Amino acid sequence: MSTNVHKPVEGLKPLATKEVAVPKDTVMDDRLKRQVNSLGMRFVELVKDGIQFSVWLTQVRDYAGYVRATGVEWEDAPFKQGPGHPAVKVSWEDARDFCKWMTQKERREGVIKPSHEYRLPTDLEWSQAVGLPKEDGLTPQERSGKIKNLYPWGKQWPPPWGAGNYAPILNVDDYDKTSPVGVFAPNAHGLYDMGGNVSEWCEDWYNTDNVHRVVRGASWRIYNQPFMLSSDRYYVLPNSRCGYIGFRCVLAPIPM
Ligand SMILES: [Ca+2]
Ligand SMILES: [Ca+2]
Repeated sequence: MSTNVHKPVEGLKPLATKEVAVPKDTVMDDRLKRQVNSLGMRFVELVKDGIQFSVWLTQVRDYAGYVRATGVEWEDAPFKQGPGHPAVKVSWEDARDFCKWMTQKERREGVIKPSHEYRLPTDLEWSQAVGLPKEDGLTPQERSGKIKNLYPWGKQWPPPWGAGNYAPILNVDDYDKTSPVGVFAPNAHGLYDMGGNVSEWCEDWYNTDNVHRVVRGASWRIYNQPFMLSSDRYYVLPNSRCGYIGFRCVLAPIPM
């Protein structure tokens, strides 16, 4: 367990004394000090550079609030989801816009400092969050799949029961499609669903063509060993929306 887990979040102001509503179908971990934003998202600091990762994927309830507030369009998922499931049918562009909206909202409300913003994690930040050692390669494509035999749950293959929400054929969980965030064990940083449930948009282009964005982590439909490596990446057009890609926010200082 990283000792950084207990550090207070730099960008977020201390919580008011009133209780913050906690999603009912998520599992709380009281070892983690609560650092909660205005939507109830919880954040932990990974490293000393002040970047805070949301411990959960952005949930249906979070994204629905954004849709209500802004009137942006949001297609229904192609399967049944609860409010605590990860939001799907969100493109990279949608995810970026959500982060901008949350930044503006919380600056206005005085929840975050003007020096901070919400955004998607970079490819290398996501690597650090999933517990990868230093990777070689200048682009996500060059780094993809290079570190073998390391998965979000450890080094075991096939994955043990409870490793995460992956395809039913692997027989490691009880969910056909998405699952509520936070029902599987968190990783050493206190982050949930890094490997399974839905794949996650990251900030970077996949390569220097600047056409596709990089996506990290496997999802509820994946069972193939190479696609489950922590170092695996894939690439998707930034405007495409599907039922197996969602996103996780980070709160980070804006570079000077
Ligand atoms: Ca599953
Ligand atoms: Ca994931």
